[in-house]
Amino acid sequence: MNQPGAVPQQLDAVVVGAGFSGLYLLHRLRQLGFSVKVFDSASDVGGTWYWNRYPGARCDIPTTDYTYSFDPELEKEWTWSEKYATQPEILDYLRFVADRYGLRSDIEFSTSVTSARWDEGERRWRLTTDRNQQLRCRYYIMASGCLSMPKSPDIEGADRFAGQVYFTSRWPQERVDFTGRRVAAIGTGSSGIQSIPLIAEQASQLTVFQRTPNFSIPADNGPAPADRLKRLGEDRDGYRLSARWSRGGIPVETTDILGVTASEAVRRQRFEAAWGQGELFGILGVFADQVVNPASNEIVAEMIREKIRSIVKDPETAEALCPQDHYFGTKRPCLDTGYFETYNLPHVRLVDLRKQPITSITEQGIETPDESFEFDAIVYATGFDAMTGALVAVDVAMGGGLSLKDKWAGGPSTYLGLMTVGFPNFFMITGPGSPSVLSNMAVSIEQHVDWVVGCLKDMRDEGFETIEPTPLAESGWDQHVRDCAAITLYPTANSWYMGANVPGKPRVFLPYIGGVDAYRRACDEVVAQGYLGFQMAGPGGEQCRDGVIRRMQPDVAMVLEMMAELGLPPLETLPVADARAFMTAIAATRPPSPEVGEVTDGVMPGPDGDLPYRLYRPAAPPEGPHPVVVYFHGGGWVLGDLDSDDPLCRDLCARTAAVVVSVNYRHAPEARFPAAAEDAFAALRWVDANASELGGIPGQLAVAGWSAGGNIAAVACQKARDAGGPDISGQLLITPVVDSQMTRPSFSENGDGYILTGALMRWFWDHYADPADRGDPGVAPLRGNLDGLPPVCIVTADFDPLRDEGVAYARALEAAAVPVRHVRARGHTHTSVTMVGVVISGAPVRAEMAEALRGFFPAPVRASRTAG
Ligand code: N01
Repeated sequence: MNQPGAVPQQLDAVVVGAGFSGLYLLHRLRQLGFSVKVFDSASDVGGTWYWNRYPGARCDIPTTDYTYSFDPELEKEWTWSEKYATQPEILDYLRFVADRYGLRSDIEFSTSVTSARWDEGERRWRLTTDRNQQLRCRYYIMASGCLSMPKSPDIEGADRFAGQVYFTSRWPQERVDFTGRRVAAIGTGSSGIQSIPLIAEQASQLTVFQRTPNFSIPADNGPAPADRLKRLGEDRDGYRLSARWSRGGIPVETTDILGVTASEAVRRQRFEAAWGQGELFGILGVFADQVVNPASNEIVAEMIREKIRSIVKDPETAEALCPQDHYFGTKRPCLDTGYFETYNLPHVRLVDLRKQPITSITEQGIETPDESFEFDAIVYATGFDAMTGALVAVDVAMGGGLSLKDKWAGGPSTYLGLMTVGFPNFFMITGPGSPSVLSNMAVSIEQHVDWVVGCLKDMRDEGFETIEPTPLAESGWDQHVRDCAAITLYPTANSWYMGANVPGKPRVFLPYIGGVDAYRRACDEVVAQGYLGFQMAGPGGEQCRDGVIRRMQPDVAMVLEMMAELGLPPLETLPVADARAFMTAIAATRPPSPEVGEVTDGVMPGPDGDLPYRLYRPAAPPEGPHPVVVYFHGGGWVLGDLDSDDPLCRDLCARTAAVVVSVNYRHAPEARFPAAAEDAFAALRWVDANASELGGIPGQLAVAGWSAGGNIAAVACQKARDAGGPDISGQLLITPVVDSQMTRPSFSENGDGYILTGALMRWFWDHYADPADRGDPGVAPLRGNLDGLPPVCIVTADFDPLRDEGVAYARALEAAAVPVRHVRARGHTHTSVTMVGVVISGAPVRAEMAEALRGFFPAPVRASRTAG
């Protein structure tokens, strides 16, 4: 071990942590000629695998993948003995890596960095260790691991117990023998679930104190999986590449089968295959929708519960072991070897803390309201202050200024999980806001290290000495991390992913759930765009490329990617009949729409023949009559019908408890301007006159429309005002067409690639209106008289060519003293907010639309149910 005096004063980089990340960082940085020192509080390499020596500790990603991949020679020299290696074997591997690359000479063991101060004048970090060493370094890199700071025991009396106390996260180096002892185990996360069966093998009596039952599947440990070995043998590089570009950092077959629509046979077959395979990403991917759809998730969850009930003989114990309070996967599921079977042993007992909480720990054991337990040993498997705990444990601060702990008091804020504003040259490996704990850590660590090392090299080459993200880039990334989590079920659980396991910790979803592949793409794009979102300075000058790397809602981006993969011809290149047939075919592939009370079709008289309509009646309560919303579908006056916007109409009806009357108007090119607008006005009048018969409250009439439907809705309101009726309570215009001028910036920004293109919009205009008519307020309501119009809720979307005309309409209406509620659909396209059941991130926007609609009516109507 190095002596304190041997530490150089000036270093290029200091790394905290000598686990998987720190070792690889040291190797890479040294290769590039940087001077580096690694500090670790442990007496050897290994990081998490140094500390977590508890019985049964193993990895839960197959060793074929839980391994370094940066050096093919290293891969040839090391062979793992099993599918899931034990902690001693993984520690041996990391020692082998340290020795093979001669890393130990630059690692200072049994030493912790205690404080870090940025010296702005020197552009360096000044670090202090617990051995009172003072260091200066250009770059300070935390490779301290996501699950390395044990959670302190938050149980009354924990320090009173006179017997032996063990923490799975700080297990002693020497062998612990529980033979003949009465042991308590507190905690049933991965550490508890792995250790409990082995403790039970020795203990004379084992009592497990369980607060939350956890989902666990059999690891099916044994030799490394044959299919993975085969693929690796045939094409190691290809295999590693596919891991790097996979969702979780391990190649798995993905599915597009939805749990909610799959047959019972398919459900069972897929579940049993995943159960038998014994891999986390297999059971997490039984169905494509199990992460986002509660019903689909429940199918998997219940099948796991069935397994638990079939294994555990005592029905009461079995029931207590069945997780019921969180969706499967939203707390990290476990892989086990004989965990549930352990409860069939006569000397093992489960105490359900939900029924019988711990009141205190005493000198002899554990007290609950009903019982006093005596123990010789207590094992705490109570988890970690995950992802942020180790980072804020070091007193990191700007020279005398804000500390990282203060900055993150309300939850961490990072750019890409790599850096944070206000802390130049401070890097995190697998920090919050990166895939980290949701992925195969080996792959994510290599990606982060490669990124950081590449960045430092680029800076050196360009003559930059400092790097820091911009506030805009960081807040944009934080938003994206939140957006990705928000479309999943994960934030609903009291998990350590949410910081919920540590009292007082802010409830924020900590990792990035968008996937290893999506994340890698974002990181690569940042570099390709000249370090977008970073500012750099040094003798080479100053550079700041401010911007946000991901502004689109993640599920919107997914839909666009899927459509791009289909390689469909642009609609405007098709004959109208084919374009309509295409829209019908697309509508047939949609997931089930929200339920409403009743749906009936009918016809109403129009100016030139009958107009078909579909009436959506809300489910009771409340009993009718209800306010009425007349709705006009989108489709550029050319496409669309009663089916095309059916899910949106159901959603509006369910959310507002209003009767929605969707009207099919005449389409172009068969019926050109002003046919559609005339039909819309006629429909309004007819519904108004027949409100009672339709189940509506007379006089409580609003109008709504999407896209071209928004156009004719807006025009109909102007017509109604001019005609002295009907009286309209309000208008909901969803990404409407309100002008014919296609020169606003949103057309150039968003005119291509977001489904509604500039070319398609021109095609619509050409079918609907002669150029000479396009300035007429009957087709361009923005150019009309806006005085005295009913209140408006207008929705505009960031990635919509029509965005700026929508914004202009909102402003013009405000200027005309019309009450306006402007809903900006952040990260959405022209079409995405209407994609009910497909684009989950549209739900909050639709909730806002519904709230606006309800607000148009005099007596607020409460939603009968919320729709997805
Ligand atoms: O910790 P945990 P862990 N009174 O937080 C309970 C990784 N890992 O060390 O759920 C009573 O998951 C707590 O209850 P609750 C893996 O990512 C990987 O097991 O908060 N009980 C829970 O049951 C894993 O997810 C491997 O209600 C209390 C348990 O303690 C992560 O590390 C192996 C309590 C803590 O579970 C953390 O796992 C091990 C209290 N006061 C770990 N406080 C591999 O296989 C907490 N609990 C690679």
